[in-house]
Amino acid sequence: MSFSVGIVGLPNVGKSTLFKVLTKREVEISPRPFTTIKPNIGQVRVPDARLEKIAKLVKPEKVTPTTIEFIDIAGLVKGAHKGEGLGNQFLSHIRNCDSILFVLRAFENPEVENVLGEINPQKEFEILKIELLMKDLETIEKAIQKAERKKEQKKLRILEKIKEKISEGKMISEIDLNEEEQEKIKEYQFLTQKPYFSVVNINGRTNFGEIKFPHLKMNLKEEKEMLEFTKEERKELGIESRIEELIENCYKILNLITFYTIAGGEETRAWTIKEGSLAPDAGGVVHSDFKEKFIKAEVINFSDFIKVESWQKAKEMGFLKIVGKDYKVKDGDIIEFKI
Ligand SMILES: Nc1nc2c(ncn2[C@@H]2O[C@H](COP(=O)(O)OP(=O)(O)OP(=O)(O)O)[C@@H](O)[C@H]2O)c(=O)[nH]1
Ligand SMILES: [Mg+2]
Repeated sequence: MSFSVGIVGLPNVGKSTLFKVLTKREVEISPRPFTTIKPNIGQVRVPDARLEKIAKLVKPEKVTPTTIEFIDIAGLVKGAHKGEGLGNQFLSHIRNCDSILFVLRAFENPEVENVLGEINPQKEFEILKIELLMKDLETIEKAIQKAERKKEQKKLRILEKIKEKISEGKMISEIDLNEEEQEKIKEYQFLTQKPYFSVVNINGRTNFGEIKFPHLKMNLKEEKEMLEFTKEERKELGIESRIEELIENCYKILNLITFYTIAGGEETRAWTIKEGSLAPDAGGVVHSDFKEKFIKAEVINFSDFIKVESWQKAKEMGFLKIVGKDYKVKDGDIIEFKI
C-alpha cells in the first residue's frame, strides 16, 4: 500500500508532462485540452539519502526505496462540480487520493490553448479551490439531510459548523477541528480536507503577480527534456532538476515518516507510515502477519546506526532498544520485528 497524490489542474497546464517527469512513463501529452481522460497511475521512488547511507554500511544484495503513488487526473474546468467538462467522474478520482498536487500554468505558448485566457496562477488556484469547495458543500448538504433524518445531533452540529466556514470560502483543512470532529467526518472524504501542494509551471517569465499558496516553481518542459540526460550531464550543462524537491514536499504534507528494515543483510528497504503509528502498524506494512503476531521489536535510530556502523555492533554495545506494542515509531528507525 502506498499513499497517493492526485495531480489536479485546468486542461493543458502540463499535468501529464509532470506525470511523465515523475514516473518516466510514456503518456499522452498534446496541445489539445482534455487529452487525458482515463487517469494515469504510477509509483514514484522517494529520494532518500539515509537509505543510501544505511546500504553503504550493510552492503545488502538489494536496496528498495519507498514509493508514493501519483495519479494524473483529467483537466478540471469551472462548473465541474455541476458536471461541466468531465465533471463528476474526475472529482471521484480526486476523492480517492490522500493528497492533492495542483498544477498551475505560468508558461506562455500560443500553440497550446490557454483555457483561462491569461497567465494567472493565483486565479487558477482560486478556480480549482472553488470547484472543490462547491463539491464539498454538495456532500455536506446531503449529509446534513441524512443526519437530520437520523437525529444525529452531534454530527449535525459539526456539519453545520463546517458548512458555514465553507460558505465563507474556507477549505476544510483550514478549519479548526478537534480529533472527535475529524473522526466524525472521516467517512465523507472531503476534497478540501486533503493536504495539498502546488507546482507553478513557468518558463522564462517569473513575474505573474503574487502567489499566496505553498508552491514550487518548475519548468516542466525543461524537466521533460532533461529526462534524456544523466545526472552528470546535467551538472556539466548547469541545469538542475527540482523533481526530487517536489517529491519530498509531497511526502512531507502527507505527514509520513520513513522506517527501515535490513532483513539480516539481504535487503535494505525503506517503508512509509503515518506519523504517530505504533510498532505493530509498522510491522503490518512489512508483512500482514507482523501486525497480528507482533510480540516485540528491536530498534535503533538511523542517527545512532551510522555511529556504530553495524547491527552486530549495535547489539554488542547495547544500542538496540527492545520495544513493545505501544512503541511509537520514529522517523529514521531501523526495525527488526519479532513474532
Ligand atoms: N512551452 C511550454 N509548453 C508546455 C509546458 N508544459 C507543458 N507544455 C505543453 O503543453 C501541452 C499540454 O501539456 P500536457 O502535459 O498534455 O497538459 P495536461 O495538463 O495534462 O492537459 P490535459 O490532459 O488536456 O488536461 C503539451 O503540448 C505540452 O508539451 C511548459 O512548461 N512550457
Ligand atoms: Mg493530461
